[in-house]
Amino acid sequence: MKYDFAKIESKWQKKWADADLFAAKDNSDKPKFYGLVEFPYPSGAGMHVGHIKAYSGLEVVSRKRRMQGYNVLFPIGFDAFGLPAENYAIKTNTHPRIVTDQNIERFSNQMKRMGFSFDWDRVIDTTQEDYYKWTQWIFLKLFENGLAYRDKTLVNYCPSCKVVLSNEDSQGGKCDICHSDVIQKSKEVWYLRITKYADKLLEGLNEVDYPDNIKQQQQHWIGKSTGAFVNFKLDNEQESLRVYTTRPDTLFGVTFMVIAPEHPLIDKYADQIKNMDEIEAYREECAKKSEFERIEINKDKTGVKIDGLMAINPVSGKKVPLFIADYVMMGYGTGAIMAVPAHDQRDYDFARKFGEEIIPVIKGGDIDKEAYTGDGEMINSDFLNGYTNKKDSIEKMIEVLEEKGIGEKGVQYKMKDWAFNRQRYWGEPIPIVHCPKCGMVGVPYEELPLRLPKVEHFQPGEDGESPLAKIDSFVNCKCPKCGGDAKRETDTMPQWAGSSWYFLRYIDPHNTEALADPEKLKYWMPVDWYNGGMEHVTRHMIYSRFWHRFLYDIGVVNTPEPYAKRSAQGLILGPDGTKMSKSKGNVVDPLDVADKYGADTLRTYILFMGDYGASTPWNENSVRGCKRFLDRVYRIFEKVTEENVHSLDNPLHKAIKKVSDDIEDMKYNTAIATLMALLNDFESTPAVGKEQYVTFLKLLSPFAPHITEELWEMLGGEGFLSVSEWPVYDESKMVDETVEIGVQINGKPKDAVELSLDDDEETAVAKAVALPKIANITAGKNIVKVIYKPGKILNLIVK
Ligand code: ANZ
Ligand code: ZN
Repeated sequence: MKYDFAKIESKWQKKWADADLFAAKDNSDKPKFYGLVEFPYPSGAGMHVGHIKAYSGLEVVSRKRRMQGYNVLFPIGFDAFGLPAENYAIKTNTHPRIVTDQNIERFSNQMKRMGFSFDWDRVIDTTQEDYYKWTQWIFLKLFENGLAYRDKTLVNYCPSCKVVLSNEDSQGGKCDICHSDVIQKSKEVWYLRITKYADKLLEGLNEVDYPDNIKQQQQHWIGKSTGAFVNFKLDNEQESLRVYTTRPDTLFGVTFMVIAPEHPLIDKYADQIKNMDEIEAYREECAKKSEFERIEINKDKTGVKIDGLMAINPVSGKKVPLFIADYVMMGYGTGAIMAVPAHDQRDYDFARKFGEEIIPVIKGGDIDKEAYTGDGEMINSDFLNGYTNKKDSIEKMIEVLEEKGIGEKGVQYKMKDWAFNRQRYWGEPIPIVHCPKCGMVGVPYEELPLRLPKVEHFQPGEDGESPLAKIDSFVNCKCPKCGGDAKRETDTMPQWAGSSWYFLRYIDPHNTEALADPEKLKYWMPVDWYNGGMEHVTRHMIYSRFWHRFLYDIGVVNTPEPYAKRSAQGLILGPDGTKMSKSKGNVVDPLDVADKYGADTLRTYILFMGDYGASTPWNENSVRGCKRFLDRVYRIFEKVTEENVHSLDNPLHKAIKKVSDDIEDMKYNTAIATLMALLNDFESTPAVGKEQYVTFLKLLSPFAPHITEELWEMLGGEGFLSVSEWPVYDESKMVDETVEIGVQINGKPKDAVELSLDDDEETAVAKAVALPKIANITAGKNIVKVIYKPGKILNLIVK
């Protein structure tokens, strides 16, 4: 009897498809389970083994849930707008539509080849008009609610991709698409006011089940800080310089101030600043640096003293000098700081280098060596002297500032508004018209979708202009409000637009009246379990939580948070333990593995190879081990009898519990190991009861669904094993049966020991020699022979 995986796998994939077995029902009395995996970008390279791992986790949970009687929604789709397809189109002069369709087709076939139980009736593609119509609809809602706006500020710009990037897309100063260094450029672009949702995004974390590290990463990214704004009057001027500080308690320790090189104060007072040349030269140098370089804590401090402007400390009346320096960012707080070198290390380093005064206002530390950032008694601080608690001093200072009208309590966030645009072709057109009379006007809802026009050339302009700007028939239009001549917005939306709400569309993918039927949304949302990569925690996860929360606020969805639970898989590394990459030639093609060993083996191996959350290297030997495991599962069929085998009940029921629990905890590797051990038990008995074998097949079926369906059919099972009932363990069968047996030394009865029926010889001896009596007799002697008959006798021959 040979396990012909190729035949078995294509047979069952066809049967499942013909029966539409994994289609979610919208009308069902069953409890619902919505399992979501991050939908792929359909790249030209096809599926990667990493995709298989990413989907396999919830594939197993979804299959288990169906067997537990849930109505399961486990959908898949394609996040298909974006630069790679467009760059490929430019290179080969093929329309991105054609390239995208080819890639989607290839991906779909590959996923079907793995036997994933996706609901193929609900596939979505973010580049289809009936999908992006609703992406545009949401954008218009954001615009109407004042959450989409245009602004000219410094933006992150990738000179190689020729696009503006959001902060999330340029983490570490590198372009997320091509990894080139990002530069800062002044440009007017679209923003989404995500900062307005900062508190809601933080609060929402309290009601979801995310791992702690994911919550922390999001909290850190949002970066809420509380402190105060303080106004320092400029000496001999009417105007004040406003700063943001988290330590208003240290105000008496301010010995100078620093503004960002881009701060508008410079240009305003250019006439009276005496060293403008020096300042201009410094500003030019700073413009070349990435923000990432600038905020490096340990970097050598640089800056220029502003000659001709001073400020006045509002509580002490002391005059302090002003500097420009690149360690102060224009995009955070007010772009200006009060420097307290005694208690802030960056200010300390700067003061040392530029010879500025250092006045301690908190007792403690060694001010000759470094800034003191700890707690202590306040000194040199007038009305704060004697305070010992930081919180009290901050409160008191804010009270004084507010009383005198020179400052107030304030909150700041590290997260910035979302730069929401790309100057490229293959994205959703932003549905806005620029009218010389009416300003920015939304395209009327009934005109959506605003379609991407056909273009000849996809290349972006050298000036960073979208290729759409060159199509007059697209650009020139009438204003929807006044009917006058107007021009369309030509930027498109960024990569992350379509994925910010796709989980809602799966619920009702063909709806033409709404993004989804409210009743269906109510039934399916929130997503019960979402699995994906750690790289999306501070990007897609934040963006989509923001959009969803907004849709909740305007009454479109009925839960504030989209994902009740989130988990993340680890990477699959090459056999050499490094990240798989084409250049290193260590990429494993899942299709090759499936052809050679079968999809069931591949699926089992990927979940068996290690901890699901860890990064694990590929090991071909272990793949073969999994194949042998399935070969043996298949062969056991020949040993099946009608009668259950009593001795197998105990390990079987223990396995039901272990596998059931392990799947919930994503401990797939130990679940599979348990099934492997159970198979050993099956092999060590002369026969296996049919019911016992079926239970085993059910437990294995989420991992290896094809072989288990086949064996079930061979056993005469009806319908599909994939939708049969999940086994339930019987606690009473899990109790280890023990018996008391006599222990003999050299054939003479000496004592008795309590042993479990499945204790092996080694365990039996260990338990026996642990008895005090036996320990005494055997002390200093060697056990030369053991005679052990389980349940009957244990005889130790000692010398
Ligand atoms: C005086 C001071 C004294 C400060 C002290 C710190 C310690 P977080 O917690 O990250 O919000 N700061 C404010 N705006 C800045 C900018 N645009 N670029 C660089 N640094 C800026 O940090 C807020 C603190 O970072 C502020 O509090 C300010 O320095 C600095 F013992 O003010 B502090
Ligand atoms: Zn108009």
